[in-house]
Amino acid sequence: MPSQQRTQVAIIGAGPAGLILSHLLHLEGVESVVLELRTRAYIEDRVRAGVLEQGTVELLCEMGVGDRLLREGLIHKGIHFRFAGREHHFDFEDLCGRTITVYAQHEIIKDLVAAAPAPIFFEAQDVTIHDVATDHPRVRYLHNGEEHELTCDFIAGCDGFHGHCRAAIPTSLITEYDKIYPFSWLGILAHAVPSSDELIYANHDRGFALLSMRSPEVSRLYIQVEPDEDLANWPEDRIWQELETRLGKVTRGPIFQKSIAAMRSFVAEPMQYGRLYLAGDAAHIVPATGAKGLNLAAADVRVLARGLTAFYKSRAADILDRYSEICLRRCWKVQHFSWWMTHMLHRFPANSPYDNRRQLAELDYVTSSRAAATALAENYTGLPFTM
Ligand code: FAS
Ligand code: PHB
Repeated sequence: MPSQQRTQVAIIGAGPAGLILSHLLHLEGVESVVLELRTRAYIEDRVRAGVLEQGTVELLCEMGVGDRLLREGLIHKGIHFRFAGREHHFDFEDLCGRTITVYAQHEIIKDLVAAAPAPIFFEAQDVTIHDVATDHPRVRYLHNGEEHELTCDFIAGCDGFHGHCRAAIPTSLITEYDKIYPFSWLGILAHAVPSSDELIYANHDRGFALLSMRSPEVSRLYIQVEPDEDLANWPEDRIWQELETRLGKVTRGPIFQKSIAAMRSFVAEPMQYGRLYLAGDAAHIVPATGAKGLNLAAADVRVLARGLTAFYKSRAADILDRYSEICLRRCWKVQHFSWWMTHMLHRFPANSPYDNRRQLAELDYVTSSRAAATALAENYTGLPFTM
């Protein structure tokens, strides 16, 4: 017989979505339990995103977990585009009065886990969810070899793209929109002083490249590679040569992490079914070109926390009823922006010489028209949070 537990909101997954949700609920007096498949060390070391919208920074500060972010995060007032051998600057502060902050996703995870107000069960195995179409959903899982059953009022599926929660929505009721790009990103972390004070996005004949960073001593760099590229084909020297070719001068240093990430756009509709609510990568994926993944996850759980709080405070269900509609409105705008950035900055194998010339004209327009640059700045720094 599994040991019985009870909570108000069962949260599956301790990524940015799950941990931010648990914290926001606690601030409103709503109980939750977080179940995470991996160990604490694993999620605190997992290298992922690095750019925060101004709204995400403000949210983390309002939640009281922004001290280290404000101390160690790098505030950037713009980004650079590089194409046809020349660089162009987007001055976000001038264009839309907002900034971005460079602070690694796994540092945010460390801050959130350290400040976690609700229990997090790491290494929760075989998590299964039940009765989500009733008012008393249940979650079963194994922990330290023991079977547990958690009864709750709501389940938040924050278990990422490869998680199981999305599969709990009957296939007859869910629509999945999917687009896979014909390239991947080879990403590195290096003990190398970043050779630019702000990010550089490069469109080059040989493909896309991105210069980003994690600190004044650590560079984060990406190059566009074949979709099924093998890391073994990329010794350090070849990586640096390719980066220098596409980005111009970059400071070299010892590479201490390298990985390949696929590029995909994905949306599942609806994002809710009964008492199950999906948030973050469990419901949608964007190509990293727009630096939106983590920020969109934070926006989803902001809506969900408001809906759940209203339910517990006054049994008001209107926000929960419209959760999917509210989140998908923002999600599709972010999907468009991420698709647009990806199309503007990568070399598509199927592109004709005409397509490549047209692409350069689009880059010329967006970097020379104040109207177009403002649209990019507004999207990149983060669209206002609306309900
Ligand atoms: P997450 O995937 O972060 O978290 C889901 C959590 O659920 C994980 O901890 C997982 O272990 C857990 N889980 C899964 N199945 C479970 C189960 N059955 N039971 C319990 N727990 C379970 N975005 C950018 O903006 N810039 C980037 O450079 C960038 N790089 C990325 C690189 C990679 C390889 C990936 C996958 C994503 C990257 N992203 C990037 C996007 C990324 O930031 C995501 O959008 C963000 O992590 C989404 O957060 P969550 O929705 O919380 O999902
Ligand atoms: C990163 O710093 O990891 C990063 C920055 C911008 C992107 C994607 C990733 O568009």
